[in-house]
Amino acid sequence: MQSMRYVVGDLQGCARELDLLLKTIRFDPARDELWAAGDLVNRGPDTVATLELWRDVGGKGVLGNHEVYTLCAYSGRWPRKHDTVQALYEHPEALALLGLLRALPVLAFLPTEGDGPDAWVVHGGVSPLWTDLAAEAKRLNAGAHDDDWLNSPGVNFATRVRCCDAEGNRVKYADEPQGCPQGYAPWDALREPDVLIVHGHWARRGHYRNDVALGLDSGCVYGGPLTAWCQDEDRIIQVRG
Ligand SMILES: [Mn+2]
Repeated sequence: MQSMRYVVGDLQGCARELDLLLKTIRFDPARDELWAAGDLVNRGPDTVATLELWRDVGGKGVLGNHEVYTLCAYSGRWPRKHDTVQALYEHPEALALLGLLRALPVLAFLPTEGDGPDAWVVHGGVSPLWTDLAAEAKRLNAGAHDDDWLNSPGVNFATRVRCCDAEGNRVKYADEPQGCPQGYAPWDALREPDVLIVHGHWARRGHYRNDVALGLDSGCVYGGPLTAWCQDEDRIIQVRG
């Protein structure tokens, strides 16, 4: 069988749905590749089992805002809020599991020889000012260390944006895309179609695809389906827990 690369939307500790997805697609770690579009952790019921399952199948991924929170709250750089990561913090392998999150890139290029398009993957989105994504990726990924994240406008943008303006200023907003505050638009609406950008982070928008972007966060942790994209066959798989 041909090897397949999958990108899965926000897991947020939904280990049961991840397990169901892997079974549904008959995922073979020796042959296939799993990418998480960020926010593997927190909010949901089982962050540790999610991370272990993802790790055990050789999972890759990009940094989400909940990874940044989980790492920075652990190290005391961010005040602890209501979260569901205590079991991770207390786990005997906590440092190793957190280390996997700390090593995640912010923006990654996924070239393919399959039938689908090449793609970039990022948790939130990319700025209209970022015309050379390879250069941005080099810059963002080199700076990916939790000492620096909270002070990095680029990392904050890539992991948090939903609506922004043409100058790349973000606005705090989490509702449907058509309701972006005046003067702001969904980040993908401010970019010309180029290489497909695959992202998560926008549960209220759900799964969508246009000429610029493919959204994979369908709110699994809120009772929606878990959505994955098979790049090599250019198709969407959804499972419900
Ligand atoms: Mn997020």
